[in-house]
Amino acid sequence: MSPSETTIQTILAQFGLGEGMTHSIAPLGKGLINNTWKITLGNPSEDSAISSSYVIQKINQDVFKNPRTIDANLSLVGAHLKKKHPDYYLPLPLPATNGESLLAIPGDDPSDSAIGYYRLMPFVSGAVTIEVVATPGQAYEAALQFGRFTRRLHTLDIRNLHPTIPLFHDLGLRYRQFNDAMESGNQVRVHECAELIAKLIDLSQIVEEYEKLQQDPGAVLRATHHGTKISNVLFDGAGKGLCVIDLDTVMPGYFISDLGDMIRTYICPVSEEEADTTKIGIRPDFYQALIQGYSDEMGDELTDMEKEHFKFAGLFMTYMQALRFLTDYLLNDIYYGAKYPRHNLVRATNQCTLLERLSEL
Ligand code: GN1
Repeated sequence: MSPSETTIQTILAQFGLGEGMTHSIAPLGKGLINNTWKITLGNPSEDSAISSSYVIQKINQDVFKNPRTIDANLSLVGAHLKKKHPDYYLPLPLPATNGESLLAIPGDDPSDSAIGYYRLMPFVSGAVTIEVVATPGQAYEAALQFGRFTRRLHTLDIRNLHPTIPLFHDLGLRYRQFNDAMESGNQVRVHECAELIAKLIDLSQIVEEYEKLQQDPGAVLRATHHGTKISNVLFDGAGKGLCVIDLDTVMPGYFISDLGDMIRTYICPVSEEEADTTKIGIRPDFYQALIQGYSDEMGDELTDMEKEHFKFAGLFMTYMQALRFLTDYLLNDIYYGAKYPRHNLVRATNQCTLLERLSEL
């Protein structure tokens, strides 16, 4: 649901925008967590079609319990880039006239009196987003962008970055949550999913391998994005990567999160939403392309041990996503929501099938 007219006016006013202007607002992107809109402002007195567009985003506070940590991280990242890499572009939240880039706005509807956290970001005009990677070139470009992002931040002291979702990609935690959901979740669903549950339990050596990797001095914590699906890269009209977006989960992490999410989402010809598992397969040339793109930026940064874990990165992220979707199904879809009955079960089955295909890579 779009923000109310009062909320929109309150946001615009804090940026000195909107007075005497018309606006139109439309949902943007297919993210599962935050609500995002494109807002276009126009001047009714101008004959010509002069308009300017921005992105408004409302932070999902069920997921990001402390939105100020996101804001603090992005301010730090922005300041660091400005100093060290002024030519590197990231569409960060804009500062309002009082200098704040996170707006706390009380709900204006009696049924929604809680504070909502909003940001206004530049809308990159002419940029294109894609949902499913169509060519190895796109996989290369996107991986280059995510590699470049971490690379540009390699001199940032990551101890100053907050975990915006504590233990977000801790596979041990995700496995425990899956086990808890089997105990305390919807028992009809637990029964229904017995076969899938057994398959995922059978693959739990991936958790052990992750825990071993975590203990290894060769595994380095860096500023990583943690959501490297293709829709989080902007491309220009000629198919060149422009920049990465959706920066709320930027925090210290391992490279397997970023590389793994790319393997999970770029090398299959269909997305995690596909219900027909016969369409799930792997495209080795897309895998090679993304490894190349990431290595072109991160090759010198990665340790030997990390370079030996490229394939593991894909297994790790795909396994975690299968667990997360299935856990959510067992808990009645409280996190991801469901657009149709068994939606999260379809997604979990999709990811489990992809995991089986990836093991053959
Ligand atoms: C969520 O919001 P979105 O769609 O970019 C999720 C990711 C999952 C992804 C699966 C904060 O990302 O971790 O991989 O859905 N983000 C959060 O599509 O949980």
